[in-house]
Amino acid sequence: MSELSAESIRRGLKTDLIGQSIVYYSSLGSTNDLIKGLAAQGAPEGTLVIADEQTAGKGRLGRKWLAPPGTSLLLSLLFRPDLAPKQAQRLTMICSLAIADAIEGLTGLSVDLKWPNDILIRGKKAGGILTESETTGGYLDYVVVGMGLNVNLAISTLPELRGMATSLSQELGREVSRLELLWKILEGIEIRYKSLRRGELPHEEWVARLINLGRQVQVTTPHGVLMGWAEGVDADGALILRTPDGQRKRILAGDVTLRRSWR
Ligand code: BT5
Repeated sequence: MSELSAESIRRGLKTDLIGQSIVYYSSLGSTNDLIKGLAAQGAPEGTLVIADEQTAGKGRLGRKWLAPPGTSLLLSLLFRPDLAPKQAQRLTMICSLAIADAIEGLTGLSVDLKWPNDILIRGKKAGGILTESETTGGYLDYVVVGMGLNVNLAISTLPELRGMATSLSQELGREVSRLELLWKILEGIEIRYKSLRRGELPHEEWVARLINLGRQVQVTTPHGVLMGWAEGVDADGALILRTPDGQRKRILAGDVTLRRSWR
């Protein structure tokens, strides 16, 4: 099916900011790590790093992102937004919304989002986002949004993910063009990023797509496990958790995992 390359991506891309600079690798360690190096050397906003294979694909908290070569979309985008460091999660919001729209528009599948960074189809994880930012003197230098999406992936080839993960091909029973999906995603991100720059917040639309609010949840933080009611998410993407003793806690996305808790 669709071969990825800088040329093939450029051919059908209708953007004027996102993906104007494209760096493609057939194999590399991690697109996030590579783009952070480029960012430090002054790469422009909108730079896209994309690969067919990652040998050290990263999830959050030192976890791994798995993807057999050529099966997935594995990409990172560089943003240099005029935002405070605590607002960096807004980039995660616009990218996950653009991914959801692109999948729905291209395939008709219905997509849910799970706080803080999962893309779900029929309750199973089809993609994940890893946002990393660099700050200097209290200002955001840059934000990197890494996106991994299971496109033409037979989950049976990754036994460790069985039962919890899915892919577009698995759901549809046919393969999907990675190029067409990528074009739609990048175009959607550009539209949403321009709105964000005009001051329009993605928060309400993002919250409307989250499936894990208004439920009992279990949050694993570096300091222990918290149980509570997932009340909402604030404009910066922090989860508002009401604990059984009535306290409201604000939990930042970076360092937690979240599970449905069974009463
Ligand atoms: C994430 O982390 O979901 C963020 C994943 C971001 C991956 C992209 S790929 C391009 C860019 N470059 C990188 O190096 N990373 C980004 P987290 O919420 O921590 O979830 C990780 C967990 O998801 C793992 O521990 C597995 O349980 C599971 N997992 C790993 N690979 C998966 C896959 N292909 N599909 C579904 N689940 C997966």
